[in-house]
Amino acid sequence: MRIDVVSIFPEYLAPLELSLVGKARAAGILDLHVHDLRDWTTDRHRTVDDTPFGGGAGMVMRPDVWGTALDGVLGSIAAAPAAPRPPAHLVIPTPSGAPFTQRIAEQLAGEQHLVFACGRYEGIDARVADHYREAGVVVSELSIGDYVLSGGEAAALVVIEAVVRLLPGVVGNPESLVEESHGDAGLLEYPVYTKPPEWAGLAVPDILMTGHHARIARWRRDVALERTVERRPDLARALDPTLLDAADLDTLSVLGWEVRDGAVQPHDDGL
Ligand code: J9Q
Repeated sequence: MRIDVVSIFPEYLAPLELSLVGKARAAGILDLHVHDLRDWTTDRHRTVDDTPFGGGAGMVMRPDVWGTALDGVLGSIAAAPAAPRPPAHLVIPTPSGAPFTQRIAEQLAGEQHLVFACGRYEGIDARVADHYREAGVVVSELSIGDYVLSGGEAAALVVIEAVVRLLPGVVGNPESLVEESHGDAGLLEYPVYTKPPEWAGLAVPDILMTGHHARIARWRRDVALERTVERRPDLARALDPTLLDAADLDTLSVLGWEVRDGAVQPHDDGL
């Protein structure tokens, strides 16, 4: 896979040299290029932004600079300059985007070329996304969560890590990938423990020291259900009732939840 990132803070992307993404690059699985948007400015001050039409706070990134940059990067594969290029997928991190999910990461991992446009200030002139969609480029405006960042760089790092670890050969043990995608689909993970068996006055739960594999699996499932209803009621409601066994239903009932009208919901929901 090739990934290009365009930013006015290219140094912000330095962590892409490290860890799993860095190893994917070293192994030749990922061809990653980071660009400074200001390299495509033509004025003395290397201007990338201007005041918003219609008024309002802050500055908006200019479409002309972004257009020159993206025209270059979307078609820049030096090895075969004139050959037909794999179509690129343009990713624009923005708080107004669709939620980034593992399903989206899986889709992006199937692409040959991703281009990330990292905006700062109040965003990128909306015509940039419109123009590339009209030109036939797949454009994904994505949000990594409902909080305020200063720009798209941190969000691009998140998306790139989630995508690159799905590329064949990047994560050593593919069992961990299988477990994450199918394991207990839709539940939060159970808590994990290692040595020493007692630390800071806290013991590892006795059940994990017994070697009773079936009982351990049941305990882990119960704790996962408990965490999910407490911390992520949205995920609990989205559980597929056909994937719940009788013990799951007992545990949910103790937690004040049940399956009613084919859906997982609190006992007293809507009352
Ligand atoms: C570019 N807040 O926030 C959440 N996901 C993406 C973003 C974001 C932001 C500001 C600029 C992206």
